[in-house]
Amino acid sequence: MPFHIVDGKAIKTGKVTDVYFSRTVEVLQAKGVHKRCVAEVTLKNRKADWDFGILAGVEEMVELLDGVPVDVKVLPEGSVFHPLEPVAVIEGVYTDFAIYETALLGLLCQASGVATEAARCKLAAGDKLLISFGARRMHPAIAPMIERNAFIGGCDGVAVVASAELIHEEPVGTIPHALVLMLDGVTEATLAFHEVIDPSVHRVALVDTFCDEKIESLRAAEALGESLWAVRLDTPGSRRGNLRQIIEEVRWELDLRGFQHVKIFLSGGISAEDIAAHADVADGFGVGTTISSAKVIDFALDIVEIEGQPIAKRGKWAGRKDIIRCASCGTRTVVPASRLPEHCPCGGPVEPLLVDLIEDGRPVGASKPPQAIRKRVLSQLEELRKKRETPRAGR
Ligand code: PCP
Repeated sequence: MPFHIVDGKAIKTGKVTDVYFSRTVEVLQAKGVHKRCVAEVTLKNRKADWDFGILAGVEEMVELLDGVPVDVKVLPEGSVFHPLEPVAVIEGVYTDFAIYETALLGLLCQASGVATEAARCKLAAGDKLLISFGARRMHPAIAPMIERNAFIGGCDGVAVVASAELIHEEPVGTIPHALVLMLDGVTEATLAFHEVIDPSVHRVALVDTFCDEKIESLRAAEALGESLWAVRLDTPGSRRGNLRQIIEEVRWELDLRGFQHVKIFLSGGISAEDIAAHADVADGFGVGTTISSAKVIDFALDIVEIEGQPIAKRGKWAGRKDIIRCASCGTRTVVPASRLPEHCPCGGPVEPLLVDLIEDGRPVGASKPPQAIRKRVLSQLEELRKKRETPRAGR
């Protein structure tokens, strides 16, 4: 029995489409209606319950639309975007691209949701390590997509081998409870790992299988000494109590015995809020479901112009738009693309943010390696962090 998935060819040939799109094309073709239009990807619900998102999935969108006779402008992959901003603008004969709406939105909505949640976790983690652990909660066919976007959103590493290959990184992992159970203790498991696994791999002991985290941490530290890189606390909910105090106790006991070099890693149902609450006492976080099953960003694709005339359904603003950013005060504004202002009200010069991605079906501009996209995301997050910490005048 094959897996219940489609291959790239089925996606590219428009088979993954809501049937009403293919029926719409059938009707318009029968009626000889081949109007050119402009359609924009923006948030469906403006009252987003967050103040920023990270746009991702753009590289796969290029793959989808390569060869389709459309022009596409986008915010570059890894861009911070805000509610109301059009993240992508598609122009072409509607019947040429209508059937791709389902796949196009699917590629952007899920990837952006994962990248945005990873960014929220990374904002909370600051310079502490953040590793994506969540592939096992999602369909394996999309594990590489999920972890690529967790990485560009800010994760420092990914756990799945196939995901790491996609982004040209080494996979990152510790040890599962199964190893501790199979070898009947954390000391035996940690020593065996140290004996067998390539020395370049960090030695991380999982210290919550049979007994108290501090006892198992000391056992692992006494067994491996300088070779132990970290201990991982995956404390089950039934034993959690005050996780912060458990971490502080483990830290105290390790330091007391000269194991200051051993880092403390947290995992197990970790959220961005948990990271924020423990980033000062923990050295790293393994995050699974929070990132891998992140809420999708509910983008919608809406027609805003037909044959050059502005038109939109109720609730959407008509006319092709662009996003401009002031080079001096940083203010971003959505403006009609036909009326780009020269300057910001503050007097600073403005620059349009949407860039050409596809011209008449041909991809333009080279795609960037995930590491470069991630670096840009991190610098935008730094700007966001500073903005959040700067009290607004008059408040
Ligand atoms: C896995 C791992 C982390 C979990 C997944 C991260 O747990 O140990 O705790 O995913 P989450 O953020 O969704 O919880 P298990 O599979 O229970 O444990 P094991 O390490 O033994 O595989």
